[in-house]
Amino acid sequence: MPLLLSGESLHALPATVAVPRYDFLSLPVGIVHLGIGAFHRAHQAAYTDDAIAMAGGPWGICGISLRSPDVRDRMRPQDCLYTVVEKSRAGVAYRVIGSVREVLFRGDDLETILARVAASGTRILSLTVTEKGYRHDPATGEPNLGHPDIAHDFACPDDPVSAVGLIVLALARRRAAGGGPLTILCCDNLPRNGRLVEKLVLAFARERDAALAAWIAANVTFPSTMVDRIVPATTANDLSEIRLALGVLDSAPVVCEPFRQWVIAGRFAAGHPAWDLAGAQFVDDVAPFEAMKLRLLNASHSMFAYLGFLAGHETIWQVAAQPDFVALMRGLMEEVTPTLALPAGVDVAAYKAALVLRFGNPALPHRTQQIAMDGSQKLPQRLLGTVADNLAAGRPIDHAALAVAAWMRYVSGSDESGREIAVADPLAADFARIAAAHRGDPAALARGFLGIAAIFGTELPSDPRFVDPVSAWLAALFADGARRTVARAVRYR
Ligand code: CS2
Repeated sequence: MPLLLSGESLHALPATVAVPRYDFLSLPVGIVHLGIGAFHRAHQAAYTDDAIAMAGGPWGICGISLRSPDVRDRMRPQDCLYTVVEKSRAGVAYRVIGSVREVLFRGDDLETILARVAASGTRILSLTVTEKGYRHDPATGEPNLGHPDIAHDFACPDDPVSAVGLIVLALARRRAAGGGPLTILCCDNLPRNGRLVEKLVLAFARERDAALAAWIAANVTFPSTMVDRIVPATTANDLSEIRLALGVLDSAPVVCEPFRQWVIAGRFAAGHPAWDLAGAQFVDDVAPFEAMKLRLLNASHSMFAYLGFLAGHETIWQVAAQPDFVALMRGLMEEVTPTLALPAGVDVAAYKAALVLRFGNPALPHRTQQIAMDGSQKLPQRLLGTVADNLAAGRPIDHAALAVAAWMRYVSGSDESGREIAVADPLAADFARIAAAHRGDPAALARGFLGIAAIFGTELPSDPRFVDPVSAWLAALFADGARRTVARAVRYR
């Protein structure tokens, strides 16, 4: 058996690996986090690790996995320590994080989870459950009452399966236990994410008990955040490379870019770690920062994912190595820029230039198919807001229309050689039905996809200024393929 990463083996690490300089083993839990995936471990947990190292505080994290015991089973034997590996052209940096103190799994540990949220030492309940984890209607942000998980949780509120159902049950316990005020901190890539979660939690709580809803309104706050760091899924190859570098086995490392950003707005009900010392920005309004990130970074990411995959590229950096694709990304970003209203001091030109370099990071293979997932939940905030704003102002939308058409081409379910694409999306069954009904007729296919109101709402699908270019690009993608369509799009700008 190889030596495992743990409190005891830290001394055996090479001197180049940074390790926590505080007494992590006796750190009390102050944050419960739902969704302890790679992104949380590389982002909020790293900021928290810095904040504790600089300013102390009882801010240990209890991470919760909602769907699988895997992360818990990997982290428990190693004192919940893990390595963040930052990779770029400039080199590799290793750092062990001490802020995560416990990992629980919803399937086995429900009572312990509820007790942790109820405890007065817990002051923040944060979450990264991905866009689809909120079970909301992506076009409107309203709760999706038709979703089977929501229907289940309304019927059986004491045995919730959804994240929001779990939060509401846990808040009921906290209220009963006198745990005091709490902050719920959404860290997913959704616009006005605090308000969204507040609306969902209150709708759910009202269903359960009006007095609970009133307690939440009076005692729980929901700041909004913009989070940013590129964190691809960890691979088996990463695990063996990291083991060689550390000389001990870490079964839960995360690999990411050096860049990170966290912008937070809103009131904390019971304090927060000194995240500002770690570089997080506390601002009055997060909306302009969210729009910048979602519409520039995430929109370009999605566009690269669909078109890049169709053109035969496995990873984003390979797409970013193609001059035509980079020109297309610049074109999309030009289209987006007039829709942004950024506060003085934000250098959007520098932000855009940095994005091209971040995507091109060859040390960080980020699979196009990973980003292509769950497009139904991503398109509205990444692309459709830009389209709506630009149409309203009479500005061009051609690049965004091509990105939407690329998504349609991808979710039609077969690649340019006719091989099946494994489309991962909560609406995948609807896509397959639409694709089968309109095979060979791009205009009808486009209309079919545009008819999904949960994605497109009702206005855009009836506006020919949007429908026509989307259909035309979709026809081009089927006729000429992604590579040639991109080449044409950038030549005739
Ligand atoms: C990506 C994001 O998977 C995706 O859809 O666009 O996860 C992206 O890497 C992060 O938002 C970067 O902060």
